[in-house]
Amino acid sequence: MFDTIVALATAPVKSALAIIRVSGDDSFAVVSKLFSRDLTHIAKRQIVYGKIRDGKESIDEVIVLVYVGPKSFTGENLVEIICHGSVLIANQIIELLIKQGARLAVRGEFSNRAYLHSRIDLIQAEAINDMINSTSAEAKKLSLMSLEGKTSSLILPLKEHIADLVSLIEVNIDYPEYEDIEKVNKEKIIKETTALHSEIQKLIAQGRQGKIIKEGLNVAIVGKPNVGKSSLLNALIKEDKAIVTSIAGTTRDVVEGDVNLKGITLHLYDTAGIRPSTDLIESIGIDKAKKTLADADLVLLVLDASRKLDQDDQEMLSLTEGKKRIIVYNKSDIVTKKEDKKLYISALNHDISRLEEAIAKLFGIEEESYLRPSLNNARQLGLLEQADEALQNAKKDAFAGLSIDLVSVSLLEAYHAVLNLLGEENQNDLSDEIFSRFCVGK
Ligand SMILES: Nc1nc2c(ncn2[C@@H]2O[C@H](COP(=O)(O)OP(=O)(O)OP(=O)(O)O)[C@@H](O)[C@H]2O)c(=O)[nH]1
Ligand SMILES: [Mg+2]
Repeated sequence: MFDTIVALATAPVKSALAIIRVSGDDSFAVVSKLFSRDLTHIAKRQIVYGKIRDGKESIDEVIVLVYVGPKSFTGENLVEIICHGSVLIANQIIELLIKQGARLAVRGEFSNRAYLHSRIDLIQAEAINDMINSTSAEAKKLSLMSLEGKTSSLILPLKEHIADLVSLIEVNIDYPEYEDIEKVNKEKIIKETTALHSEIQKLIAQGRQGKIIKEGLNVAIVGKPNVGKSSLLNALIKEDKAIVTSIAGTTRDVVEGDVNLKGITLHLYDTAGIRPSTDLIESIGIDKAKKTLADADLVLLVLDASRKLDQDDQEMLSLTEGKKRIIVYNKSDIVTKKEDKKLYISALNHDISRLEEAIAKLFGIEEESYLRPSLNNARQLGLLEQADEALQNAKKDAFAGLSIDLVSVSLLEAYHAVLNLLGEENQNDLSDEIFSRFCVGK
């Protein structure tokens, strides 16, 4: 029995119309108590016009969309009341519904109901939230693909592959007398887990790419003072945002700016020039610069191409060594001799296209990848890693000559991590899987 939940589905602001959603086994009866028409006998999806009333008092003229479960978003009886878009009216109707036995839904509860009634899997539920929160057209496209089930179907071959192997092992253990079943040995397990490892690695790589499309990249612009960091920020965002002067030590605070590069959002952070300093304010700025550098997904290390590298530049080279970085030689407009391998730009002249191309290349950003579904949030990537680790353990155990029932412990762990991805963990019994594959025990 699912109780009746109610919530405003549109934003609580003045607008032409507002939508109130009501879902649950009794939702038709609850709405009928304040609606001028009886919805309890409706047998298929319908649009009904009528009045919402509080006793004798008329509250609003509304259109009611009636969805009969399980053919509804939540999978249960669902009503959408379209009323006039005054916050007062919407709240009044919600209060009346609560009086008649409905309960205010908690965040995400309608999607949760859809999940509980198997209308959507966990990945699709996450996609609904992602879609609402997406800040770029590309991120929205990606979420929509997940909502349509394209991301979930990415996992199905993996799930099948692991289940095949586990089932085969279980049958080998439980029914050793069966002759028409393939015998599992060490070589078979090593071969299959190696193949599974590369399948998962491919999914992880796609997921990381998807994460970048969805969330963007944090890019720190660093270097010693006066090399043109702030000029580069301004050139990238095409706006005079950061102060630029010829005085070394101009920037103190971190200056932020966003720019879209081939559909990917770059969150740029211009920082104070890093050098030894005894000035209190400058030192605080330098500490902030170092922190920004440490947190960045990508570091743009700016060097002044018109001057010889000095001790401060060397320090910057070693400070950024462990990070994903691009070394840019700025002020190319006043340099005559250039070296082939170096990336030259002129922030002053907005001549930075080579840098933009280098960033896109480094992260494999190409238009086609926006159209590829992927498992890209922390939960999904974490479970993929977990499955991979378990498979690696199974492979190690097989290699060490452990018996197949011991190897299957790790394989089962991998299988459950994959089920968890879809949120099927509690709904899927492996024995069903096994018996659906073999006619054992018929
Ligand atoms: N010729 C030339 N000058 C540039 C270029 N980029 C920056 N400059 C000049 O270099 C000086 C310093 O530029 P900024 O952008 O303030 O340098 P910064 O690295 O942010 O300096 P701090 O904030 O002090 O660390 C200014 O006089 C700029 O006009 C360039 O591409 N070519
Ligand atoms: Mg600056």
